[in-house]
Amino acid sequence: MSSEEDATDTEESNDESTTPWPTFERRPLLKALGVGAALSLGSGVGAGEQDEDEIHPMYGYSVQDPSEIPERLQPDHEVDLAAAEGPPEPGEPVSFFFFDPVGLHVQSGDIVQFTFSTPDHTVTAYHEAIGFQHRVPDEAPPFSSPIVTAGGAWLYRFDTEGVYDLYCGPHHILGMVMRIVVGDLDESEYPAYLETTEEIPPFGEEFENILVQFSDETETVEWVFPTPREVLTASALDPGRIQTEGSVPYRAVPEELAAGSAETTTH
Ligand SMILES: [Cu+2]
Repeated sequence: MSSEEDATDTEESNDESTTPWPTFERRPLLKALGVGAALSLGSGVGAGEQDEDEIHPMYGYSVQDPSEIPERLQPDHEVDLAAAEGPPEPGEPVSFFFFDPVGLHVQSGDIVQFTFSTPDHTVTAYHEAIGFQHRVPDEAPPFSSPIVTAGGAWLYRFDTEGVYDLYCGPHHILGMVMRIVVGDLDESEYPAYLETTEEIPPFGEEFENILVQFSDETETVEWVFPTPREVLTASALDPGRIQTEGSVPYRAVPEELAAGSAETTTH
């Protein structure tokens, strides 16, 4: 059977009617490989089109109006793609845009609705194929939402147990990141990447240096935004705390960072 599979592999699109392939076995493999277009062949939906009944493993499912979400895709959780409504509290970083909650615990197979309360965001996996350190389970494809219109929503189903770090493309540099823990994990099941935080973009120091280096007038710059590394290493996003609390509000992060900088500022 395995040799037959090999032989039919390259002609899959031409002999759909005679295919002996066990679809239910192929799907996890294709998902793992991130082969989005091939997944669509059996259902007759072309690449790039949205299947009305399916949450695509790479592209999810987007709606301009959350009331249009079909009954069978109703979400188990909701995350708001939010913007600050006022200036920060004294000592806190400037959090212009953020995920709220910033930490979320779900079970395998749960659907999360990301609500675009404000415009111009994405929900994107830290995946090496997208250009960053791989901070999602190995089986996870390089998934991302599109930029959904303001007021719309994007759905994603988290099928693999583990820890998922996500960022917003337009606002990554401003520290818009979050963590989703899928399943009940004890510490022995935590992924190794939780320990390699030096690979999370720091942005702050880099841009302070660049702004000074390329300006004749600027001699010192202070980065006022939370960095992705600061947010993802905050104790508010500890996977144990996320599992205990279920949902960690974004407010916990600037409060913690303000308290931390107050402790370390001695001059
Ligand atoms: Cu954003």
